[in-house]
Amino acid sequence: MPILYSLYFSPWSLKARWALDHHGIDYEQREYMPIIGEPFMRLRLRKFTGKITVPILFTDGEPLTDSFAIARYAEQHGSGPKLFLPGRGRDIETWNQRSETALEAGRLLSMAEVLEDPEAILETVPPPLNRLGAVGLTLGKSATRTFLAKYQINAAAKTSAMAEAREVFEALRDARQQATGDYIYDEFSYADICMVVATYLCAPPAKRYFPLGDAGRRRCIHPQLSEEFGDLIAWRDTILERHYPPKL
Ligand SMILES: N[C@@H](CCC(=O)N[C@@H](CS)C(=O)NCC(=O)O)C(=O)O
Repeated sequence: MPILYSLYFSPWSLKARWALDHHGIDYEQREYMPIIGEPFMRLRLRKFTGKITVPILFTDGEPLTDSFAIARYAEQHGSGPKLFLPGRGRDIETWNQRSETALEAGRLLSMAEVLEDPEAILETVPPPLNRLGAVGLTLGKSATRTFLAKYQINAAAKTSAMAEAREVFEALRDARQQATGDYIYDEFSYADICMVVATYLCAPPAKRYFPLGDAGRRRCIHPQLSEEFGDLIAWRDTILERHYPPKL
């Protein structure tokens, strides 16, 4: 059975799980532990340089190390309605790219000043370490610094991240205005999944869709974006209500 390493609170992991579940793929889910789990993952992937990120799906073939590759695998090996609509492959790839841009911008906006927020840092420390008081916080800060360096996150880049997120959401608004129904294309597709999830780190949905702790969640709320793109947030909530979790 395929094994999926993912992070329960990560939108990238959610994209992969949504596609796998939509297609009824049976897989074993394992929670990845950032930083601490990295050496094991490097060994398992035989990848000794470059970034390690999840989701990662181990199958009988080559490991799949990107949510988009996992979604394609689900399409090929699973059942249920297609998510990659015929003739829309290239367009869906573009939506996935936009989703990556918005998620990376959202990660930067929500994490840029996280070192000043001990409560949010402690939420990232796994038990039992998070019960060690000052020691837990020091470990959390050190892991957070490594994470910030890995993704080059700093407060100076906030303005450009905000502009990048806006550009993506404007493209989605244009597509919504041209659409005749509730979806980006005629039917529900991976483009919708990408763009629903793209909003998570800029304007998080209800907790049942995004199980982040209260402090982490607070850091993802950017009122400028949720006010400016309220129409898209409402659209996102409609699609979630209808399609998540997927009804098999
Ligand atoms: N393009 C990749 C991006 C995945 C990604 O950025 N994952 C982050 C989510 S925060 C991750 O694994 N973080 C844990 C770490 O860097 O240790 C995909 O779509 O799978």
